[in-house]
Amino acid sequence: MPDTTVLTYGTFDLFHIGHLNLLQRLSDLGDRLIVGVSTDEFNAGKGKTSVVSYEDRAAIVGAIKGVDLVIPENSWDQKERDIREHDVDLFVMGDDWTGRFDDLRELCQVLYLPRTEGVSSTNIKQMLRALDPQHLAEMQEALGVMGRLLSHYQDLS
Ligand code: C2G
Repeated sequence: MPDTTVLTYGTFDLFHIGHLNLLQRLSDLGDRLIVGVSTDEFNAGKGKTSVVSYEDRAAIVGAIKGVDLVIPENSWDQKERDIREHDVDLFVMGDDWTGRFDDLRELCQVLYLPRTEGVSSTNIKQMLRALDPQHLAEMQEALGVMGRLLSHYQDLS
């Protein structure tokens, strides 16, 4: 039986369990797993800024058991070339991309897998932002106001 080569792409910023679950499932689907990691320049073009640099995101993904090769993702239209170049049998993305890459079915199988619910790099970034000093100061001030209000009502009662 010839080897099955699987290909996927992603930013993989603030690597989390959703990313890990996906890569482990992809590794089980084939014999060789290739992962295209979006470069910082490509992400800038998508209006996205990663917390973790491309070099570090690629190193983290490359260290995941089951990942055989990491390639840089520099453009939207490189997928066709990558599929031909690496003789890909199966192209897979999370289902937040459902239908977006059906045109690649001319070249290989295309699959969309259910995402892991409840975790995303965007959510983690929002939580981190809420912890920045300015937000903390605002929260403290709001709590201060609440505290004074409560003691005022206690005095009234
Ligand atoms: N993912 C998942 N579960 C989550 C979060 C992400 O299964 N809770 C999957 C996504 O569906 C995607 C992969 O993990 O298939 C990487 O997700 P992102 O890092 O958010 O990548 P994205 O910005 O979607 O980049 O050309 C395609 C792009 O590179 C995709």
